[in-house]
Amino acid sequence: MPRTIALSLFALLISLVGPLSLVGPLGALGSLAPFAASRALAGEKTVKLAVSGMTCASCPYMVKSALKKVEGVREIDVSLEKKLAVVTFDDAKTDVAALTEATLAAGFPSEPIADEQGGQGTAATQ
Ligand SMILES: [Cu+2]
Repeated sequence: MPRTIALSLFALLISLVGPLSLVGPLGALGSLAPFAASRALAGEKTVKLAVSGMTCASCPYMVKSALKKVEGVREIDVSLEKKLAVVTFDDAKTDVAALTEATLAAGFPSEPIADEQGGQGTAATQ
């Protein structure tokens, strides 16, 4: 008799847990999918830096080499005329603050400027 009670309790438990254990992983997948997508987008970022102190044709090269030393930086485009550095970097390895620190250390203070996407640039210029 105790054994059948234990069995029916077990069956009851399975009937309760069963559907849940199915829903669980599916729910987790559903909430993971957008997370994975945003991670993929967050991997690479492009920031525009307003660079001050660039006075001659060799200055952009100095800014560029300073930025190149920052781990995670993938692409740099520095314009003397626009006083602008466009930097593409791995968001997981570095951030905008590390980029502006690098240019500052080289003698060229910079700050992120807002682009079409707003975001980081908008927040940092405040
Ligand atoms: Cu110069």
